[in-house]
Amino acid sequence: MRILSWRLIVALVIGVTLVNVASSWYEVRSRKDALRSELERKAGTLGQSLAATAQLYLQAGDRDGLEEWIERFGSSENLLGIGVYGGDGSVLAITPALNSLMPGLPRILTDAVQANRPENNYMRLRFRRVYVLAIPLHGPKGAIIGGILMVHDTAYIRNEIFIVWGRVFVRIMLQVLVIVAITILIVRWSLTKPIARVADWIKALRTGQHAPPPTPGDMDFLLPLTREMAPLARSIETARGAAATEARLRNANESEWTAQRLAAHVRSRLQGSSLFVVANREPYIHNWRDGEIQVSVPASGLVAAIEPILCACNGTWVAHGSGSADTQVTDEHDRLQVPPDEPLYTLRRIWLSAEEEGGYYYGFANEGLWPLCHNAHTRPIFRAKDWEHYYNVNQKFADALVEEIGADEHPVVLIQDYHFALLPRMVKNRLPHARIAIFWHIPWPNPESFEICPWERELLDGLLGADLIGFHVRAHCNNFLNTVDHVLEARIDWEHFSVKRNDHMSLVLPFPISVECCDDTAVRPETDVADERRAVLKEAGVEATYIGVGVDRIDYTKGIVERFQAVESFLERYPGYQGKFTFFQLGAPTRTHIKRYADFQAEVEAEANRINARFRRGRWSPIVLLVRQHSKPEVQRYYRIAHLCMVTSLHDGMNLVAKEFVAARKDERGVLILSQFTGAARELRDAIIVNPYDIEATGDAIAQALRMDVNEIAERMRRMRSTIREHNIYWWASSLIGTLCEVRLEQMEPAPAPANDRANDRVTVGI
Ligand code: ADQ
Repeated sequence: MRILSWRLIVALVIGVTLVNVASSWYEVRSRKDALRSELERKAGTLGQSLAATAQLYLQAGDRDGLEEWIERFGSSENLLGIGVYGGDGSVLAITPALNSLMPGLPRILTDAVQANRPENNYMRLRFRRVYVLAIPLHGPKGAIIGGILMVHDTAYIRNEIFIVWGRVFVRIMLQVLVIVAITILIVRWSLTKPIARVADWIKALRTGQHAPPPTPGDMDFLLPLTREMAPLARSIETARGAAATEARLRNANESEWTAQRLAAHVRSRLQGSSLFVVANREPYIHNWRDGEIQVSVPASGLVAAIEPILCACNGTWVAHGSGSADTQVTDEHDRLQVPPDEPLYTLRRIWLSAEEEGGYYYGFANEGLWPLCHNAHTRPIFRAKDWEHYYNVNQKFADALVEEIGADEHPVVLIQDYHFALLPRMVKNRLPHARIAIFWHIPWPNPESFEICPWERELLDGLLGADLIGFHVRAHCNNFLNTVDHVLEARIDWEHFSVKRNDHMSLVLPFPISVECCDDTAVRPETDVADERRAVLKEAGVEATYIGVGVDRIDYTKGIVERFQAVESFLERYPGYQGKFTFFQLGAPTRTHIKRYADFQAEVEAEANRINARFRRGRWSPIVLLVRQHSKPEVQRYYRIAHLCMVTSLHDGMNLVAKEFVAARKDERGVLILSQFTGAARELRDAIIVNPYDIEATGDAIAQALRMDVNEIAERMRRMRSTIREHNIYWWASSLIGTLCEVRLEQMEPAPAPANDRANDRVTVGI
């Protein structure tokens, strides 16, 4: 950096000096010319008047008078001397100074007399710079009778020029000083310090210490470099984390699942086959923000689990392109390579019109299937128009999927959720050699409930196109098998949990989904947690000693109103906690296009306001309701500071919030209050299990949690963490894909049209 600084400084100094000298040279030249012109003009005027006087003396023949007069004028300012010469070249009168400088007849005078006009010249006389002017003298009739010579000293012009050059020099010196100072400061601020900070960061990465990445300002001019460095840094951190986990696992002789292990495992299971994932939600969303395209990753456990596999086997993810700038970044086949930093797999986007989205997503999936599958006392709404969209969108995804699979001989297809119940059959009919699994993320109801759906046969038939159908828990598998038994002609094998229908077998098995767990490094000291808690309370403008937290989409299945009522009941029956316990509810607005959801959000807000109005005093409030989508780090912050977390779903396939809370508590503190109607309640037996409909009992659970002995809290949390660590999201993905890869494919003939048991009497669209 020092060499660069010097180079910069020297180059700038030379440049500045050259420019200054060039422009000053002209300035000096013109000053010199002006001084000379002035001298010539003054000398000319003086010469003419002296010549006239000398002529008078000569005509009068008064040599003594001439000599006396010459003596008088010969010592004026800058005038070195005067000489008057006769027509024969004899000296008639001369000042002594001139006589010693120019003895004899000067050549310039002879030239002036011969040419009969004044002559002038600048010359050196005995190391003096002088200006000489010679003028011919005339008699009364105009005949030349001699000449007069005047010599001016020009040293003052030279002095003046030196002064000008001196000023130029000072100016150049000042500019050079300013330039050097500015260069040094710029180099320090914009180069040396940012580079030092980036170097410190790289060093910290190399040595495995945690260091925050440099600020965007530091990165600014190093942008091309940092564009490459940022992913490299992430890769190093991930690789280091993976290596540490592997070492820990080897040491503990455990077999915890990691993203790397999952990727390696699935790659070996796929044996060169390609993996195709279909989900409504895409893993990367491009949106216009402030005139720029920005990419975001939805906070989703599914992306975390599936992405390493797709990266490892160069797979394809097919999803609805819902971002405002999604179309701008895809190619002519609606594809793009992701992750954006290090493209490793293909994202194929499907475009849906607002009408299609309304019918398929909001209508059939979320107003129909969602309440149908959840026992939450909201009546499902089934409209023929929505069904038509649901069918057509499934068909659209099937077309895209078949196009993506192309001539692949061993495709493995993993379909996500209730948005695509028809897709397995649609794909299986066209590609019998494809291995297809569908994972149903929500509960499956009992046969009587499911029968409400006018298209229950079509849905079941669609699902049975899959080779593997996954639910979170065994009870949902049983409900599904019972429903098939009830509705369709099929052979159920209860021993192996399979359905055989039209020579095709589908396995129906539980795969409890989970979260990434558990990074046990660097547990934060309790004082940090207490500080963080104070900060959260201050931000909310609330004073409290104990904090409870709930994190949900504002969905009527999540039991949020019942949870608030349990807080109310707790405060009523344990008044000692009034003024001390505050419950923070993080509520993400969801599906607000649907009236039931908009109404429910208003109901949740009204209930929080009612309870707050009843109990609020001073700076304490029982409930803080934060209605917005929070970032993942924000949610984690609430998990870490809470004394208890409440999950009171009326019905829930699994519920990841319960598992996220446990995964976040490295400090083995915090109590989980968990609804018995969640899938998670089957695994997390060390939570306080509650029936959310029993408001008083749930209120008692809050008191039990706050009074629980710290050792018991730690013991319960340790056991729950161990469960989740063993059965984390990578374990889930490996079990699901591993099982799918092992399924024996029955050789089926491609069906001419989708199988449909009641195609003749019930179908409303062209299937
Ligand atoms: P969901 O019904 O969405 O999932 P859940 O499993 O609880 O329910 O997952 C919600 C996710 O959203 C969690 O990761 C949570 O952190 C996040 N979240 C909720 N509120 C938030 C907020 N205000 N801000 C930010 N993030 C928020 C469906 C099924 C579940 C099943 C999952 C996975 O209904 O039963 O567990 O799929 O299969």
